[in-house]
Amino acid sequence: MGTKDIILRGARVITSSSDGITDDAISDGKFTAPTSIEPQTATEIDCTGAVLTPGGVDVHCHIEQLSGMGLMNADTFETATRSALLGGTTTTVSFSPQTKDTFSASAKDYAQRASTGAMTDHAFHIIASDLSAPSALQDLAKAVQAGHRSIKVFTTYNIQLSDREICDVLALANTEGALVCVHAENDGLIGWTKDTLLARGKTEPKWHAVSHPRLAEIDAVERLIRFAEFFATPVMLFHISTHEAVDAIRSAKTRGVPVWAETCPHYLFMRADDLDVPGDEGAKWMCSPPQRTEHDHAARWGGRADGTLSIVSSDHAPYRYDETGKLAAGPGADFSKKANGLPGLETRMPLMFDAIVSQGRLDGQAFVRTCCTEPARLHSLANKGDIAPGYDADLVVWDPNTTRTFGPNDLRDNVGDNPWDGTTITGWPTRVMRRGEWVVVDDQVRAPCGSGRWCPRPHMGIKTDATPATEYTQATS
Ligand code: DUC
Ligand code: ZN
Ligand code: ZN
Repeated sequence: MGTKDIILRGARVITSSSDGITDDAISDGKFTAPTSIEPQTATEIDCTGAVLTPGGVDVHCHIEQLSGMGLMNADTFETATRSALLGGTTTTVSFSPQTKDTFSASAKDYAQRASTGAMTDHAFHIIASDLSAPSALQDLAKAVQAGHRSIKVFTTYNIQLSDREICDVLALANTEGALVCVHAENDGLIGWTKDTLLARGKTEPKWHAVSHPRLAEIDAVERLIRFAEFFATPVMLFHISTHEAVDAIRSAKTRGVPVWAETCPHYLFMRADDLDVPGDEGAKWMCSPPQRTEHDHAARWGGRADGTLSIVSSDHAPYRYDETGKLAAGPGADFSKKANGLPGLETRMPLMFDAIVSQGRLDGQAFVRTCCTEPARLHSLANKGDIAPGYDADLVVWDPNTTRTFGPNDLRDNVGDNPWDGTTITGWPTRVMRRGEWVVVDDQVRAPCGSGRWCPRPHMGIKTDATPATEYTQATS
């Protein structure tokens, strides 16, 4: 490892705007034009037959975070980011949850933990879940000014904000320049359906999917779109699962509402039926919102193809299938007492590479834009997510011919099972570079713990020319 110039020759290089056989040059940890470095002094690597893409940017992962039920994730920054690198992801955005400290103090605490553990470059979304303190909004503004340009709010999960509070966050984001990311599901519909299922003895994991009705997502997404429209404030709708929500987002974007949306591999490839296995085991696939149907898969691919869905993140939420995680409330506990979430940091890029590049579901540039460029741009991660002069030299060397079938426990996180067991993919990262250094070679991590850097986000990356509602302008002028 070092900062010596490097030339990678002869690979198929896919960027956000090009796809073809070319050479790539790296100097001082950045991509540069091959003509600008001295071939005599550079290290040359023959990459004929390989595919090169930017390093993955995963902007939705839970690391060292307590769940709504008070359970700590199975992964530390070390184990989570190790598996991320092995799957070709070099930048992560995880969460700084609200604690009794100020927002900035909590973010500092997370930055400190990441500074000793993380091997990926990283940033944090600030979770706002309690605005009751008189200084809460002022504190939140300070955290944004300190370089945390995204705020996460919930409409459910026992940590939801009221509509009125969400308005305060949107107004603040507008003034300070921050992206508001939302877990959008209607809490009342979920609560009523869950209570009714449990009262009738429908307690197995498969009922979890029923307990999060489609209309809960549709309602919350449609309402958040109206809020984004009122304030003309950029909103990112996390983990979209239903085709109706895709349609609502498409029509909002057509009207010029500053709304963007994410989905995840488990909503593209898994179904609600996957939870229908005997006993507790379906808990391994429990997440919120739940997986849906093949019809929803098709709508999401259509949504990705036409830009309605901008990004695919993992929503890595790691819980072991034992008493520390999924079975913390004991074997046979009802679905509402089981932690939600699947591991995904290591599998997101390979699953998407297989679907888009190997199987040709979209063009290669769509893979890069979905998994690298757009996540970075929308989350204000400067110089991340593409291969172009001046960008950080984060890249993945793929062997496009390796075919691999996932096994029951072959991920390098700390979960102990792979929810993609039995899934066969083609294409695997053989080498990964982060800022010009090889951090994965032959499926082995070489990066020291804590070698990932915090990515300050001094400015908001999205520019919107949306105009707010007349009443907003009247009220604020
Ligand atoms: N859903 C989330 O929104 N986050 C963590 C895990 C989950 O299932
Ligand atoms: Zn969520
Ligand atoms: Zn999540």
